[in-house]
Amino acid sequence: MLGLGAAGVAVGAPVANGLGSALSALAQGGAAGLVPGGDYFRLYTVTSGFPPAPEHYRLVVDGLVEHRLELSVADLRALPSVRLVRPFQCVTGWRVPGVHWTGARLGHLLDLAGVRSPAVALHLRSFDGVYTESLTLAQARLADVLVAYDMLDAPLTREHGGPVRLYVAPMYGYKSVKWLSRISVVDRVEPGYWENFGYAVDAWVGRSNGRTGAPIG
Ligand SMILES: Nc1nc2c(c(=O)[nH]1)N[C@H]1C(S)=C(S)[C@@H](COP(=O)(O)O)O[C@H]1N2
Ligand SMILES: [Mo]
Repeated sequence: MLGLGAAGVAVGAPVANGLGSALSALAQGGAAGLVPGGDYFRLYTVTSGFPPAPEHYRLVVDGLVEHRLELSVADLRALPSVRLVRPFQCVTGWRVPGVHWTGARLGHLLDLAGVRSPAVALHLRSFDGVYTESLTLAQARLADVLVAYDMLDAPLTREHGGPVRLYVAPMYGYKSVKWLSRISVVDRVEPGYWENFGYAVDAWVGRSNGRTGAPIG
């Protein structure tokens, strides 16, 4: 069974160069993304590649809601936007400081949809068809949990989960679902993809070691 550290890894954009591309990382020898402690993103996917955006992308908000939402990227951009500059930290140890994120607050989407009883959590899906995640409603409503469409001050790239991904600032990177397609309001916490392999459901950076139960991978 593969642990998180053995997930698909590719060389990401070096943040020290701002919008520096994977090209410059490759120019440094191709393994720049694997330097221990280096400020590089590792580009993760649990499928065989990075799924292309559907031609008519829509983010669906459904489940225990008053109004089902289907939002295009333009719809999301028209909502009040929040810009954060925060670190991104994977539970496997790599960390990228000072990443610029822009998006709508997840809590704002929930307000628009209108959450109904007996809702307690969200089940989040990716259009890669495999990756899932969970958040309690209280976690989802935190001010630094975004449905992000810009990263590093440019539209999210396909590799980083474009056109839309989640950014859960206070939690480890595995909560930040890439290629976000659907947010379902549900009546119980359903553990997400990595959580089914033993990673913590409440993935607070610094307050969780990222894992529950026996070591995996
Ligand atoms: N759909 C999807 N989302 C995902 C993942 C993934 O494999 N698939 N990996 C997660 C993990 S473990 C991390 S650390 C971050 C990595 O984000 P990045 O690929 O933009 O660096 O995405 C998270 N979201
Ligand atoms: Mo991660």
